[in-house]
Amino acid sequence: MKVIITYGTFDLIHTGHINLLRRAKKLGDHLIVGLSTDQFNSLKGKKAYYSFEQRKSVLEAIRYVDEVIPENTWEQKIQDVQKHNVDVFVMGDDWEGKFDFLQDHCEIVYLPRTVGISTTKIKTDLNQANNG
Ligand code: C2G
Repeated sequence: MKVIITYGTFDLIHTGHINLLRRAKKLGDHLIVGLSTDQFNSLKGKKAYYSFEQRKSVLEAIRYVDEVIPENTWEQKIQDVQKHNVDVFVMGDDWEGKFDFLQDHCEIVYLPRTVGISTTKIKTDLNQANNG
């Protein structure tokens, strides 16, 4: 069984996330998502709209996602890859090169981001719509 892993906040799920998850799943048989906890998000300087539990239940409802584990630190990736026998690590290419330290442990694939959509854009557009 070919195991794939990817990581992220996945807040306000949108087609950019779905495109990433679909392409990641297509690379193997079992897709694990390392979902950023609320504490880790503050380390990333991010504040998710939805809590970890809410974002987790949304992800678990997506057909491409087989398993969700918490992402608490930057450093846990190597142990995650070993613990879950991961074959391929996948991220959007805004992270190109940032995780190449994993190359001794698994294949690394950076996929093109979906252009024109992001959680930040959703929040900005909604704020502008509501504030006239
Ligand atoms: N993504 C994408 N296209 C978009 C938006 C996001 O392909 N338009 C991808 C990102 O490249 C990432 C995944 O969707 O691979 C999740 O995006 P975020 O939730 O923004 O995750 P991020 O904050 O980048 O956290 O340790 C890694 C970090 O946890 C990644």
